[in-house]
Amino acid sequence: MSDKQITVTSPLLPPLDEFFSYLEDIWDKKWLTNNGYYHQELERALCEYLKVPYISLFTNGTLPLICALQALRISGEVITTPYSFVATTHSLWWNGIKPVFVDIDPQTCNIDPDKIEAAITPKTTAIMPVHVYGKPCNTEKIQEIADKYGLKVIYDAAHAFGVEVGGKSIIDAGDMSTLSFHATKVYNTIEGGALVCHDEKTKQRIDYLKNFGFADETTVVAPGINGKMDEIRAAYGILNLKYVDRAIEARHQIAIRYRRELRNVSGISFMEDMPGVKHNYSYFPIFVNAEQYGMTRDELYFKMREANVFGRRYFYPLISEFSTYRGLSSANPENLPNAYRMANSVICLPMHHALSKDEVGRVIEQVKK
Ligand code: T4K
Repeated sequence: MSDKQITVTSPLLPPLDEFFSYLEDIWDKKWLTNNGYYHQELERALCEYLKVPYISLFTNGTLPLICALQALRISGEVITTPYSFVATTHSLWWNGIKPVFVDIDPQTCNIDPDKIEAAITPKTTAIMPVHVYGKPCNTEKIQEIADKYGLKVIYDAAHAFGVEVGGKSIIDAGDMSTLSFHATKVYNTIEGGALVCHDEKTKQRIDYLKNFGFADETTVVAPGINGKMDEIRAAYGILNLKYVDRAIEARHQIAIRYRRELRNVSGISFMEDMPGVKHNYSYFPIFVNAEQYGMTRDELYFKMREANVFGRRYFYPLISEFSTYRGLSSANPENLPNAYRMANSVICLPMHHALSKDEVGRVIEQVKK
């Protein structure tokens, strides 16, 4: 074992001295949570940065999924992807909703819109796609299907902070979108998340839901939960917003280098930028064709670890393989051939703003060897 450990990601941290002055102000104000000054300020700043009219902050990226389903009163069955972080499907389970898995498009690893209609039943009420790795789903096609069958669409946009298609924010698509601001994301508030909607009345309902359902001191309008973000993390988020563009550009440069140097490695493939899309370079997945590469995905994965290069196999295993879900008929591997193929061949290479040139070189060397 040699060299410093290179991890799949590293959090974007604001300068500590700048953060101290925010902390002093919070100490002075003695207002720590419950829709405080910095909470309101961050909601405003994010609306402007992300080009959307209404954002509700949350304490993580899972609760907005759970609350979106509550706010839209979704029940029965929801069509979703097995190729995601397990929180996507867990949010359905926590609402007593049956997930119905549909296969993915291997080009994007997102749900394949051409396979959605066949999964619709009289119990279907919504579609929950994920913009995996921040690559935008085909939102137009998904909306056409939703409109045809009267279904709601909730996008899990946990990876899609700042992603735009044709100058329009991707999180403006569908009925609602959710974001995660977890430490491992392009933009973080340590833990945190948000729910994006299109009108004031819906935002009001979401804000009730994340505060136990309280509409005022004595009125509870819904069985809400506690999903509120505190002032310290909101202030941290305001600061991090100043640095996120620079971080995304640093990631972009790393993606350019990975592509340039890995393009001719037989058996290794990766995704290209999509035309008209402003990407955030949140992940850099490569896919290993064992026959051509001469080594399986897992052999490469563990060989990299021996050299202290810690990629991650996001998203292996598929959600549909976990014990809670594998009994569902839609979890049958025959229903999900592309998802299995991608999950069994993926390694997300280290990708973050602070990777040095030498570290990127070490990652490339491991894949090329
Ligand atoms: N929907 C989707 C599509 C998601 O991907 C996620 C979360 C959610 C919903 C739910 O959002 P949250 O409720 O989490 O906000 C991580 C994250 O915990 C999770 O947020 C994320 N997706 C998922 C894809 O990845 P792990 O178990 O892989 O994280 P962990 O702790 O192994 O960290 C990975 C690497 O990051 C470490 O090896 C080193 C680095 N790291 C991590 C942390 C936490 C740091 O350098 N510093 C840190 O503080 O799940």
